[in-house]
Amino acid sequence: MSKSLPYSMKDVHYDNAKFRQRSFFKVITQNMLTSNLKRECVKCSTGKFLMLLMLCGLAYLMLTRMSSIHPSTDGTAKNVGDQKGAKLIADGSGRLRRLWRKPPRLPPMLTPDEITSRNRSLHNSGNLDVGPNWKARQQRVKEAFIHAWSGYKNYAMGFDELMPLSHRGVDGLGGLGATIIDALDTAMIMGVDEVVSEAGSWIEEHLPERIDGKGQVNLFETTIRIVGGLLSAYHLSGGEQSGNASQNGTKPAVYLENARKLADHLLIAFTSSPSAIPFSDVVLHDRAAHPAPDGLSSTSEVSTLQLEFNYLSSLTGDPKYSLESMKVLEHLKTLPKVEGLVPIYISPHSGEFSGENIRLGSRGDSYYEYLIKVWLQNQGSNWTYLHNMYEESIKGVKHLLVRKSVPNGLVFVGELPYGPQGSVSPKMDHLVCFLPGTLALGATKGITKEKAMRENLLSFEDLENLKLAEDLAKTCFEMYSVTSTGLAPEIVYFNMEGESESGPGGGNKDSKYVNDIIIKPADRHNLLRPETVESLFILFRITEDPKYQKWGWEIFEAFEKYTKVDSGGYSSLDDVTTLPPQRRDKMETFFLGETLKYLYLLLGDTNVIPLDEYVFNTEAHPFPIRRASRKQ
Ligand code: DMJ
Repeated sequence: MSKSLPYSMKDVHYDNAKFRQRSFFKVITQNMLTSNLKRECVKCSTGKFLMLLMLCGLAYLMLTRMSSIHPSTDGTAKNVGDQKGAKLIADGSGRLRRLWRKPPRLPPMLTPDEITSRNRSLHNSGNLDVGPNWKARQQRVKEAFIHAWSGYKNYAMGFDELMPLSHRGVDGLGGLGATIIDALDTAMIMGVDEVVSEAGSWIEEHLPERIDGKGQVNLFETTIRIVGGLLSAYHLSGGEQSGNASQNGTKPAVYLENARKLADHLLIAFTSSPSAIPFSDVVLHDRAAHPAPDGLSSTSEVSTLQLEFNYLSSLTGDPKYSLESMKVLEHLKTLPKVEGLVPIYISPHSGEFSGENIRLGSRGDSYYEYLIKVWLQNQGSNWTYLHNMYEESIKGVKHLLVRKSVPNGLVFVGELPYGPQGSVSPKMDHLVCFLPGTLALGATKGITKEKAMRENLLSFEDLENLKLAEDLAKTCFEMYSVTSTGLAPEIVYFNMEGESESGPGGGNKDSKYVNDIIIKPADRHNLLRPETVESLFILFRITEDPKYQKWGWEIFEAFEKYTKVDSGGYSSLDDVTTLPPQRRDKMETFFLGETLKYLYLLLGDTNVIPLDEYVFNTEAHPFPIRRASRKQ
């Protein structure tokens, strides 16, 4: 266990089923002691009388205490934690209760009229705790998606991204129509048929020619957004079902053919590199690849291609995509690390890491995410080294990077810009907010915490990681609520004991954390990023705690209020700390591909895309976990 874990382990103990049993044992011991005393007392008749008196007194005390344990006036538990706490106490005193079991006290029966009027007042109260209409809220997210698409379709169809204020399109990702492909599976999940049909037709008509004719694209961005989006569209449109029959519109095979064609172009980044580390850029029409201007690749970029290439190999039956991409992870396994943590740059020429900068934000983030996800995707394989690398890296995160803010103790993940010999920087990118979700997924492997505990599947470390996930999710949520707009900036700094950061806060004076979180002028923008709502979605699925839905809804409302553009689309912001916020004239593709998809899933039926059957790539495109390849 890491020495410097900055938060109390008491909460982890509280959640552990083993500790619950121990308190039950204590109760039994206490009962046995009471029985001994009883035997001594009955030896004399005065003793018998006293004994009777004592028993009556005890029974009275127990009954009055038990009724104070169940204070719920409306008959409902406020949350899972409360229910568990009540059960814990009730179990411990069960023996005494059996002395005199009264029928449970039920609330008085209401007439049908009273029931109707009570329900009406509950729903009109606006209080989230009494049952918001999640279906209606989910519908609002769907409407937001349709609004985002309408702006893109009207002003930027065929371009990578929409500029919603100047009503134009821009090709920031090489010109493969990235918004169309990133948005397609979201439209399928939401059941927005018109968008599915428009996107499908565009892909069929234009994408093949663009794949052959366009110029430079980034290997990572093109793989996660375009290859990933096409593969998930193939699956969700029924491509893997026998006969590959399509309903109306674009046939699933079109998505797979395009994914394969594009991947065939991208493979040159791997095969032309002198090491196992691919070059960062590919020139599509030349079928050539080259390194970034500084000669280096980002560590996260080269290690965030494998889910997509593995799935492509399994769909096409051609192993080359998986083989090339997995060479990267096999090579990374052999490199020296700092307690499982890696520098953010790597050289495709030497195959070695470059520099000492370690962080879980930009250029580092999805290295850690894919270690566990590629392992989850291939549980029947012998790639356990990935799980080992993941476990070691998370220990390293806890030991070297996790710290607590002052004065109010938000748990955050800092950076080591000068390696392990330098000091921790209290800087945290919004990008790091993917980590709570990944930690939770790594702990339970996608099933609910309740089920995992019932089946005794969680190690002490899993519970510790789940606790850290919940703490970090809170921090990520507070990065939103600390600002005037309710939207997080791109980067925050935390005040740490003895090292206070200078700079302004987020502008929301009502937030408890105004003194914990510093936002520097250059970091105040918001690009409609998904990481926090992604983690809220995963944590809700795993813990079943409704607070994650409430937080997600608050974030959605802030997006609606400050980023929605009347003429269509949503805009990034220049500054989340001032009102009204200055807009930035760009709608990133991941707003449709990730942010709105995760919000929609967070507010809806938990059986849709279950986390033990699907793994989401880093751009929120779900791929099925192959049952056949799983050990169990
Ligand atoms: C997305 O393209 C992916 O989630 C990636 O892993 C990180 N950055 C963006 C979203 O913020």
